[in-house]
Parts: sequence; C-alpha cells; structure tokens
Amino acid sequence: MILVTGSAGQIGTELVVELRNRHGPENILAGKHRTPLPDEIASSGPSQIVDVSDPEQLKSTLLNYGITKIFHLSSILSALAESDIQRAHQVNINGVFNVLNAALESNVEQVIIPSSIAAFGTDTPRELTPNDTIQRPSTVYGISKVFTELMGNYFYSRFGLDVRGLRLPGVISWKTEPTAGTTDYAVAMFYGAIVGDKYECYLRPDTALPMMYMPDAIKSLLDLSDANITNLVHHSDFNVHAMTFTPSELEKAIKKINPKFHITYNIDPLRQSIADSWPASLDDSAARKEWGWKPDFDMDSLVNDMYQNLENKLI
Ligand code: AKB
Repeated sequence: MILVTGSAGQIGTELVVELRNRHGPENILAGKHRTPLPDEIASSGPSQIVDVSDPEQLKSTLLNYGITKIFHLSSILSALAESDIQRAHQVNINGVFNVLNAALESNVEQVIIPSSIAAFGTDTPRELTPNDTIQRPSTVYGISKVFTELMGNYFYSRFGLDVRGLRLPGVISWKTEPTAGTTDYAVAMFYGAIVGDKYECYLRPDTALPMMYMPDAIKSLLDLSDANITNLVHHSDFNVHAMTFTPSELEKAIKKINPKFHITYNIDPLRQSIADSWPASLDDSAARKEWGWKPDFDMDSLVNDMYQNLENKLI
C-alpha cells in the first residue's frame, strides 16, 4: 500500500487521484493532518490522520497499513515558513527525519520527498542553475529543503533506503490552491482574471521564476518513482525544469484570452526578497539523462488549459 502525506494539499489532492486510478483506490492511503480532505479524496478510498511530528503514530500507521512506499508531501511553504519558523522546523525538518526513520523501521521500500528551487540562494548561478552547485539558501524553507536532500541521500548511502526527490518550481493548478508560497501569485492571477478581470501582484513585473503545470509535476514524481535505480547517479536532489516567466509575461498571455484583464502592483518585500534569491531557470540534464524527464506543457499550453479549467470550475 502507498501512503501520501499532505493529501489535502495542492499537489497531494491530485497525486492521490492519479495513484488511485493507477493502482486501485484501496491501495492508496490518503494521509492528512490539519486540513480536511476534499470529498473526492475522502470518499474514494482509505484515509488516516498522519502526524509527521509524532514518530510513534507515524510508525504504527506504516506497520498497520502495510505501507511499502511513501510520497511525503506535507510541507510548510516558503512565505508561511518565514512567519512561523517553529512550525516550519517541526514539519519540514523534524517531520522529514521522522518519516525517513519510520520508513527504515517498517516495511517501506521507497520514499519520495519533493525538494524545491528554494534549496538554492543568491550565491547560486541564477540562469540555467546546474544540478550540483552552491546551495546557501536564505530562507528557513530553503534550509529545510537542503536538509531534506542531504538526509535523503544519507539514508540511501548509509542504510540503503531508496529515497528520491526533485526540486519543484512554482506549480500551477486549478483544483486546489497552494498555501502561502512565493510562486502562488501565478495561480492567484488566473483567479483574479476570471473572477473580476483584475489582480494586484505582490512581485515586481520583471521577476522571472521557474514554473510547471500540475500534470507535469505529477508526472515528474511518478516517473522518478518508477525509474530504474541502477540508472540513478543522483537520488534526492534532481533539478526539473518546464518554463520560466515573469508576472508581466503571464499578464500578457492571460490578456490574449481575456482582453479586459489588467494588473496592478503592490510589492511585498518579504516575498520579493525570497523570489530574488531563487533561480530563474534550471539545467535539468541530469533528470533527463538518468530517468527520462521531459515536460509536456509550455507556457502557451499551460495558460490555455489552466484558464479553461478554472473558468469551468468558477463560473
Ligand atoms: C513556494 O513558493 O514556496 C513553493 C516552492 C517554489 O517551493 N511553490
């Protein structure tokens, strides 16, 4: 059986549905903590409260359900982590350690834990960031992601636990909204365009960041999980890239669908400084070579699909 932690979150809600389609609903345990699960998840298969800060509860859940694989998605995103560093430490550092340790003490064979572009900092080359480069993040979220990558690689080399991970960029989706990240503006801009033809952006118009559409994010997690381990040189720290755009470029692309749309700017210094410390684009040749990573969506296809689906949902 496969456990997905953070099943009520932006990525979790969509990953659980895809895994249930592939492996049968009864084989996917939706783990949640504070946020209630959407009906679609709660009613379509097993679910359970999973508290990643409680090692005993975690271990007994893994043993009781016979879990053999974990997609560990619970995480406090960048902006929220800066305003509550205790909780970020509890979930993103203690929680990751507890999951890895409980996996080792049970029958889990593989753990997938996403990292983030936040694992880089201002000392890192910003364009085509190499897979293996300087990582000196300035946020607690970024520090926790470097910890995750290093600890994942450590559990693999020291104990032989198959831990894999990739550095996700901003993920754009229409089903479940992200919670307090820095790249969330891109999702919020679509909501603004559809609901009232306007949006106030908290990042400067020229802030270039890497982004990815949800179907590609799900594909990246599943393809990495399915990859033949003998082909992997890296394990918990793959760059994956799909596209780069700025708020002003996204505004232009949305305007092609909704000419009445316009944006104004009210810069949030915290989120702007976080964004300025992240890469604009990544060299993902290691992921392409070691497990065949290739995104399906570019900016045009993302914007058209996202706008249409969100419009159908909201109107
Ligand atoms: C965030 O903005 O915090 C996340 C991320 C890039 O990891 N979307």
